[in-house]
Amino acid sequence: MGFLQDAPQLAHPHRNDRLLLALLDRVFPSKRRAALDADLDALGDYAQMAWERSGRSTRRKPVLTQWDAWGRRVDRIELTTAWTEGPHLTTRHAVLAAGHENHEHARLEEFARVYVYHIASEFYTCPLAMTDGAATALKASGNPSLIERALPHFLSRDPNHFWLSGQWMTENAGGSDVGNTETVARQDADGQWRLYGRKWFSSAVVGEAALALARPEGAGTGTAALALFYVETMNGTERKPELIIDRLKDKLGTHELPTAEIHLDGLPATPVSELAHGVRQVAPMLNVTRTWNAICAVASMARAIALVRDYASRRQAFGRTLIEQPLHAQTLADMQAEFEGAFALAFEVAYLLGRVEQKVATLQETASLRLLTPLAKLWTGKMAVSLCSEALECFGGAGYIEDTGLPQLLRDAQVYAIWEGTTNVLSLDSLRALAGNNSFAALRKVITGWLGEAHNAQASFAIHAALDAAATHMDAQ
Ligand code: MFK
Ligand code: FAD
Repeated sequence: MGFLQDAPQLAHPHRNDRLLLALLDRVFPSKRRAALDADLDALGDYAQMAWERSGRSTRRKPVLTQWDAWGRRVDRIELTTAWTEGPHLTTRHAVLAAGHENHEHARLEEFARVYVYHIASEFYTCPLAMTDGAATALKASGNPSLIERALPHFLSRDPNHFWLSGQWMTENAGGSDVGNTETVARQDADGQWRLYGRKWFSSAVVGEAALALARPEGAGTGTAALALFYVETMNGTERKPELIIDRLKDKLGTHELPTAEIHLDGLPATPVSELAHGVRQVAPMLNVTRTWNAICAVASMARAIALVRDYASRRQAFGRTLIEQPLHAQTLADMQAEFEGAFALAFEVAYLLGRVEQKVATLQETASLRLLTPLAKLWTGKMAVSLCSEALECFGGAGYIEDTGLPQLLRDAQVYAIWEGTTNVLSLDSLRALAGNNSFAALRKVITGWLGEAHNAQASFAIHAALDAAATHMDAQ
């Protein structure tokens, strides 16, 4: 046997992540660190185990069985291993619960966990994000009975008590433009609301609950006439018969995530608030899931760079390791610079979200959060795709070979730019934020504050010039 190349090894995603450790050291008082570090260590251990396991496992996709042997409709979904482990792992390490504690760093504590866990989760983080978003939207609604009913499940630290929530918005006629929603809500003679219609993408179909947009029968057309409903999907251990899973999507990536097309045939539902302005009511959920998207996009970049860096010290070409080849080292440095910018932006949003929710934020921070959330989502989504593509090239031909586990990074990254609002739709949302609440002035103050600490005069000058140009442009609007 001739030369055999060693596979890339994954460094511990918590203990070896310089950026994460620097952030935690900067922000957290030491008395908060012990519990957080223990959870991050455990999630990092899990991530290393999962990377090693992925080289041996071939099972990548969930399987839907619609009928049992005797012709009964069962719509049973068998999940991949990481998905079956998800509820125990994430409740034990309080991934969601940490984000809803009452202190201003709660969201940072949550998103540090998400960042370390995401890739190993096989996109179990997708329904976790939606569950977090549902909890946030229900809190914002102030609906006491739904809060009392659902939040103890969504934020549970007990896997037997834990529920996942979906986010049922997209339909055939309305993904970006949800104002085209065709699902109808009708009230029974006994006052029970029921939903009838088809939801075209449902990524948490194995969940126990969902927030769904629907048009109350007789309401007008357009977005403002939509209402937001809370639904539960299970009767004990059986899925409710009014929820029919038509099929699982065959996707470019996120293969382990069961994304389904579903029919609602009279599924019982409860209005979250008034029977209109459902998009306004679901907006807190959107802003939370967009933050998850940014953090998870950054986690994909971190994983790609960690593997590339390790490989560069193992692989030899032209008489030395790749990392000793100046041009390869430059490529890695460029990737690292982009990643560090993306990391800073995504975690700034998490930090601001925590401060706003705990009511300790300044007006300027509140306005910045509204603007930075769509910007962070759209920018990190695009960047994850280009960085993962570059990472594959850093492995040469091996980056193109499925059972190295590397191509999956690129396939999965493509989703960040599409779901939770495409890049252009979020660009328009950023403009809405700019127009709405003076957030450009607020952001300018934040950026000017950062520049005060910067040492690169040339970069600082360029950014000031860009801010001036943007301000002139906005004044002219
Ligand atoms: C692993 C990573 C984790 C990530 C998990 C992701 C799982 C995937 C799940 C999904 O993809 S779920 C589906 C996500 N769908 C979208 O994100 C829809 C994209 N389309 C938009 O974002 C549109 O801008 C939107 C539908 C929200 C609005 O379009 P419209 O129909 O033109 O409505 P309009 O009038 O602009 O907004 C209605 C109200 O919502 C307004 O308030 P008012 O009623 O008071 O006037 C808006 O100000 C408010 N609003 C909209 N976006 C907001 C918002 N408020 C706060 N924040 C926002 N982002
Ligand atoms: P369209 O809205 O038809 O967009 C097509 C193109 O038009 C895009 O490039 C878009 O940027 C552009 N465009 C649209 N409007 C404008 C405009 N005003 N100006 C400029 N360009 C515009 N949805 C859920 O509700 N729940 C889920 O659980 C869920 N899971 C998903 C899982 C996966 C894997 C994927 C891929 C999607 C999922 N989605 C889910 C759906 C997702 O949110 C939508 O696909 C997305 O919002 C885009 O909607 P659309 O597919 O209808 O595209």
